[in-house]
Amino acid sequence: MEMSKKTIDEASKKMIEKACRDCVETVWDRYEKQQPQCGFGELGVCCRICLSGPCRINPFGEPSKGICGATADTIVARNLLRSVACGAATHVDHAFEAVEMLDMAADKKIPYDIKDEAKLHAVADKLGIAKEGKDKYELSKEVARAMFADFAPGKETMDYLSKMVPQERLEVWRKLGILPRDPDLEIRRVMHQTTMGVDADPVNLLLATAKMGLVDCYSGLKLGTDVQDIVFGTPTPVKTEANLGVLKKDKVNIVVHGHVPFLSEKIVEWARKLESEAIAAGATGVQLSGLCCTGNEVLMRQGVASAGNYLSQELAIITGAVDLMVVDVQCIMPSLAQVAACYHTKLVTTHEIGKIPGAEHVDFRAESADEDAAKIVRMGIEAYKQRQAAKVEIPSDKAEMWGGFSVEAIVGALSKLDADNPLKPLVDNIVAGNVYGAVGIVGCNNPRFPQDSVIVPLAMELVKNNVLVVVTGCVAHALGKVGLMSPEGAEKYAGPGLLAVLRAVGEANGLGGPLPPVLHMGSCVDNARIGDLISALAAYLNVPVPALPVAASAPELNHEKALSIGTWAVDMGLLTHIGMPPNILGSPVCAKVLTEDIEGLTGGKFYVEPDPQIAAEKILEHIKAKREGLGI
Ligand code: MSK
Repeated sequence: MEMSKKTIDEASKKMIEKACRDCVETVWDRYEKQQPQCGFGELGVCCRICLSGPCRINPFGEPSKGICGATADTIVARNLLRSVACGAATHVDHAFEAVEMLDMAADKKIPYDIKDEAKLHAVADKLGIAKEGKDKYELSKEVARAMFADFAPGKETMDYLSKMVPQERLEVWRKLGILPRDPDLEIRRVMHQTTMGVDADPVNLLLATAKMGLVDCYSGLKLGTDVQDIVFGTPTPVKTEANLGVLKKDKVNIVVHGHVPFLSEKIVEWARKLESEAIAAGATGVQLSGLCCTGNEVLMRQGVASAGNYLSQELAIITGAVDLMVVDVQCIMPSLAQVAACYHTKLVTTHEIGKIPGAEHVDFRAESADEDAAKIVRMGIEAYKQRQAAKVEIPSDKAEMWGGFSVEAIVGALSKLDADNPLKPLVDNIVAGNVYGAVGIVGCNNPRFPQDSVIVPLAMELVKNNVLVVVTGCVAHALGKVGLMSPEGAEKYAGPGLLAVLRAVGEANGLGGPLPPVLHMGSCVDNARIGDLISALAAYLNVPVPALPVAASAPELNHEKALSIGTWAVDMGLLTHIGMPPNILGSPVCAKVLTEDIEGLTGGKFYVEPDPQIAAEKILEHIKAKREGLGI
């Protein structure tokens, strides 16, 4: 496989070459060994749901049905629904753990405080919980109880949905019959609905998929983000760096990877506290960096540097400079143990549902968070002593990157232009055409695409055309690495209208330069922040969400979570670009409903396009049409 098919990132290229020299297998080697991939699986027409199977449908003839009689449409729709439910389950489980943490923090049973009272009050207000006379612990307890109640049966839908979304969306979803009752019931129901001999109607299955998008956001993304803000603080703008060049030759390098910030926040704290032990071991200190979304969480709140995105996880270890990588859940390649075994790197798993043969497991518990985090940092310091200098090669590539753009931070920055009406300057500039529209670019890397090769040109093209880009997940790392998330990136890449606005906001906030043209809004769960931002814009303009000149994109989607997030974006009424189709092309009905018909129901639809230039043109056309619809 040629290098140009693996990545566009220079640091990654250097480490892929080093992997070759060090005889270390990477994700691209395994991808190549899988070729050609199964055509039935690609089309989604393989069914393994009952033991008569596996059955597969021939899209060009016979067999046209499974042994039970299920058609390609049924099989594809069932498979898709299971994938989206799985994506939703990850976020719901993450959020549920976060609520448990909040509950224990309220009882002062764990070494975490309630850092953000303003956010706590904002959430309490939304949930209709009286604040008067309650300290932050009492109020947190009540808020946690209200959150737990969403997991119990008995309501038409979850409070975290009905009290948080624009009324217009609520009505659309109610009419479609896709309001979820409670997340656990709905996920259980999907498993029942998709088992052999229950639902054979592809349209009914697709409506259940749309419902899962709502479960994903309102029992997962939004719940998780809000609780994490309450406990750890709502992010504010922070400057850091991105790419493998953030690793330091003379320091103990500890990399956090996964999705949940409860462990990684403690690792940050203990890495700082144990600097002297690192120095005693011969290093000049501890260098922390992050991968994927745990990386984003500590970048957003603590300014921890980004080592890279999904496809860089093995490459970080291949530098030979990572002394310890500590992981929690999601997006962690099992191969990390094999790669770590080729170097001195200690790989540590920490979650009871996320163990990897060959890794050392530390059973991280909230109650013993300080002891566990200190132990892990000390394991890194010990591993540093075993580092093999001859194997160390850190690419020099890195770029300045800004993070921390929560909705509160964006509104705060805009309030320096208009304290009474902070959204007005943004909306005025959208109306004037200086800001042509806004696009949320989110999601993963996927070895089917050269790393970052769709993400970067798409974002560049949009920014050049005065579109404000907001990002989360692995897209953030990709765009940070090329300098699109720095003030300099605004001067270099932003169209003139957008640049003028970014300069005005930057100067009003005393930054001495423009805001970055791409705003980092956080991790995958923080896609809820993008939902909050567009809901606020729709409310300000008093229009439905689908009327806004905005779009969503997951150019290099990989995980089932990207499918559940994308489904929610379509539920919200957004044009949702994806760089490749999920495994649905074996069903003409599913493909048509998801890319055409659903627009008549929610206002949103999926749009599939691997070419970033063509995708940018289509998104710009879409924004133009929405602007015309608003008469601007
Ligand atoms: S980490 S889900 S590869 S964005 Fe959230 Fe990156 Fe996708 Fe994982």
